[in-house]
Amino acid sequence: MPRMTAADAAVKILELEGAIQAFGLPGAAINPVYAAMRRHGGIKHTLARHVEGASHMAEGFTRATAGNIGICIGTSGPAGTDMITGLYSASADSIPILCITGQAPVARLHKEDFQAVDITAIAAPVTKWAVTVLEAAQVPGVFQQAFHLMRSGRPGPVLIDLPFDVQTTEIEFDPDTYAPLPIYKPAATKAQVTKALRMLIESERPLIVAGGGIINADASTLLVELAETLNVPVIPTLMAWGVIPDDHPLMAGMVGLQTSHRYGNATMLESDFVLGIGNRWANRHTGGLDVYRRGRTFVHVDIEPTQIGRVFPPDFGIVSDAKAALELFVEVAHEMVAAHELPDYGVWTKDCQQRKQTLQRRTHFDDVPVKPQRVYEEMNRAFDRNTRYVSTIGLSQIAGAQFLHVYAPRHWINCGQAGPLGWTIPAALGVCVAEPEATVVALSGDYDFQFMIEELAVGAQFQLPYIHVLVNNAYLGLIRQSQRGFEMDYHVQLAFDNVNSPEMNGYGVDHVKVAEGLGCKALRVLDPAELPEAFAQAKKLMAEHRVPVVVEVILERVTNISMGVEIDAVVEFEELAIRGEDAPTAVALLD
Ligand SMILES: Cc1ncc(C[n+]2csc(CCOP(=O)(O)OP(=O)(O)O)c2C)c(N)n1
Ligand SMILES: [Mg+2]
Repeated sequence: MPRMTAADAAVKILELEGAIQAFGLPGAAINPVYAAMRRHGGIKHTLARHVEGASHMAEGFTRATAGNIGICIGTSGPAGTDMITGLYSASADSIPILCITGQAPVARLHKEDFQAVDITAIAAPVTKWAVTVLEAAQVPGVFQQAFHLMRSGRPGPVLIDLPFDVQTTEIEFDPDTYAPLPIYKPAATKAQVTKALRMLIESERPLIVAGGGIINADASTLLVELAETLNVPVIPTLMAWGVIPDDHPLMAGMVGLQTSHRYGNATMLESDFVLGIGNRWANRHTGGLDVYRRGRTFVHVDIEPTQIGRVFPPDFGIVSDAKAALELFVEVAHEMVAAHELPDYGVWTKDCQQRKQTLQRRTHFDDVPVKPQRVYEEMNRAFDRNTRYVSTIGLSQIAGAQFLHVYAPRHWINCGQAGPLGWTIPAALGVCVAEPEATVVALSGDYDFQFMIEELAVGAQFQLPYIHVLVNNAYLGLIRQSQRGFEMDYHVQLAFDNVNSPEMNGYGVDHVKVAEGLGCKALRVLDPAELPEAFAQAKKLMAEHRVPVVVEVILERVTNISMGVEIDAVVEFEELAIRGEDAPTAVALLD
């Protein structure tokens, strides 16, 4: 049998499992793995500037393409703790990433060695499995099990912690006979799916709530086929936005307290039946459960048995992978069509479309400083249907979700549950690595942008071109808005007079200078009329220089964005669009 170091065996398994894209940075305790990667030669590696950045890059890489598993690597101690936020974000959104950390030698683990921290204990709640390997001979089995776990059931991240001496110990490992373990994915039965559809056809105003599990299962086409076969409208969750194109007649809008459409919430409130597939009834989607559930029957399909009934007891639950379930749903729906059993939902779907036409928020404002709504209107014009958006949190992300358009799965790459500031730049870089031909457009507020701004240098160094729209209100805008409830505006201001950049007019950080200093290109926009030209220029700069291009838009300082505490009580701050010209890039024409 071939003999090699455990680190060489681990790296070989990455190749055999098809996970050959790593993001990370070396340190003494992980150098044997880096030496093994160098010897192997087939693992691509992007050197991050911050270890947390590496973990979000791995997430972006996984989220961008079906089947991808991004790897993030760091040394012992603080590198592992830095990646905890990425593990949290990945586990919360059911995203598989493999985190590999170095560790002090086995015999020194309990001696409070330099940078020896019990990372598995720290990572346990935010991973499917976190393990410190104490026996070198277990390394192949641990990596094999890690891939099995990441891909089975509800996907999620795994952390493998490798003590220095474990990495360097020689073991027997035969790569030629290595085989990945079978993946476990529960599947619905025909009886279950038939029962669910029988419940649906008894209803008058049914909806499908499509969740991120459908994207994870790569089953968007089946979801659209099901909706079209039944003629039932679809509400994508934020994690599933793009599962059905925004301009599809059966795309009924998003529901929720913040990242939602007026017509989506109105349609949900009118419905009497909801079939949830691969979703988790997130609280910012449902709001209060009394309002969300009132008068409706619920069926919930999820791959993870313990998700059924976690938030509220559905009327019927099915444990299934979304793709396996949708295959059967489509089959049974076609049988029902053939047997003339389906009700005609034509009037209901027309009502939903009517709401989509009439409940559009206004986007067209000419104000200087720019109102954010106008930025999204111009982005809709400037960026085509193939654009992949990346965003995280803040008023920027919320308004982006209200006004942008998404037309395909994995074209809205968003950190749904954890929402860590700073996620956007590294995640966008991970998307660029995964999809080098794609047009990637990231969206950040000024604070999110500043959190991991150093990662822009990674984009410059590794030639990862994308456009970063930075909407600058010199405020922690979302928190400023939520502090209205406390009648305060306390430590949410980011404005100051920048002694080096008087042209910032009190907006503080000069993002253009910082971005340029990090090797990127950057433009600043003050007047909304300049936006089309700025986006055109950004595309040119990106093509010419192959680096990230930042388009900073100086916004009005205070804009309140629609949100509320119940889906029937979302507060609107601007009037409804009345004529087409009020919302000229809305998907449904008003005139
Ligand atoms: C690590 C972390 N700390 C705090 C928060 C809470 N938080 C959410 S949004 C936000 C302000 C965001 O400001 P900015 O990025 O400028 O976006 P804006 O709301 O102004 O558009 C804060 C502090 C968070 N999401 N993540
Ligand atoms: Mg801001």
